[in-house]
Amino acid sequence: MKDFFNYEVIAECPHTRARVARMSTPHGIIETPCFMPVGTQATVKAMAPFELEMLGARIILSNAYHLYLRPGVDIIEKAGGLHGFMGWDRAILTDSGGFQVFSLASLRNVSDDGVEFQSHLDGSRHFLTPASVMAVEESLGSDIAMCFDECTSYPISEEDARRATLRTIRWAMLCKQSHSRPDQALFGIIQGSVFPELRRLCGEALVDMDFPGYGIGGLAVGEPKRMMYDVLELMDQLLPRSKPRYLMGVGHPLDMVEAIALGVDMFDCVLPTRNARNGSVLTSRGMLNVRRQELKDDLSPLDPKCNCYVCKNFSRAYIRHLHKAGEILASRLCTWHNLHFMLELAREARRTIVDGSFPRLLEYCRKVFGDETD
Ligand code: PRF
Ligand code: ZN
Repeated sequence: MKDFFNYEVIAECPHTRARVARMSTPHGIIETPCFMPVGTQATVKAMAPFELEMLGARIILSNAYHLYLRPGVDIIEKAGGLHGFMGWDRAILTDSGGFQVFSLASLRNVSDDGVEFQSHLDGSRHFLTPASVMAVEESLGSDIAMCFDECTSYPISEEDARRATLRTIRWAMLCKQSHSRPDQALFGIIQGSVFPELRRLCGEALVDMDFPGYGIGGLAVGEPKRMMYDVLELMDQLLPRSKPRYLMGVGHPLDMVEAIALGVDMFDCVLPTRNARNGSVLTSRGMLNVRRQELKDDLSPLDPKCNCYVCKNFSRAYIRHLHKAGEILASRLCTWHNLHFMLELAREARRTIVDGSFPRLLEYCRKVFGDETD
């Protein structure tokens, strides 16, 4: 494993807990903090892999739950794994389904052994266990696999959260025992909802198991922002600084930068790509919806401060027209711009952590995006 996966901190912010690191995987080196575009169905919606490369994405996220249900792992394995199947040569992280099975599937029956559920696609019955999820992720051949966990919703009683946390700890141990691919790094996932005692319990147990990296799960599920930041502060105290931390499912620009300040390295979120398809774009002055009437005669770019291909070549009025006319290019251009925005924000974070001006980036994001969250 040590030869295939490595994480090395190369700079620390003198003012916050933020750091810049170099993470090596079998499919290339990723500088962190990083944003991972979401490719749930083995595609980042509306973008071809060569376009993601042009945008500078080094790692994308995909999903064991979805790919196991459709098209099934056999065909993906035959294609040489997920990299070969989807034509993407850079790094891939796969989520285990610990979130999807609890948010999408129906008729769930959770026991200490695993989860029985009905597919949200065709109602077929399945039983996933820590060992079977490891087999799926190994067949997919991702560079980083996530443990099978039980993601809790919010609000939740401490008693229910404790049950899910203890199960997540047990499953992490079982995942580690059955995981065998030396060229795939297995990350543990810390649960515990908003309860410090449970977070500590789970964090300490998983640190003892010595994973090469840690997902922080069960956050951004509806809890107040302050609670999420409190949990992240606790995680920073608990987790070794020598290993990567991944805040799962978080990627609002402000949340990302706040979490970077608290020592988080990796992020993923469907919002930049999903919002793009609804015509909602991220700009240096906040969110903008291209459907707005005032943009009808606006020949300026989506974001005058943006250097992306879309902002260099197309106007708001044109993209508004495409969107209104139901043209698929509207989705593609807005997705391109939004992914550029998130990848550029992560690059800015890395640059400013190194040169000492990261707190200014944080202040700027609070000013521009502060009233959009919560
Ligand atoms: N667990 C897993 N995937 C996730 C989450 C989790 O808790 C979240 C929570 N925000 C997003 N994706 N396995
Ligand atoms: Zn742009």
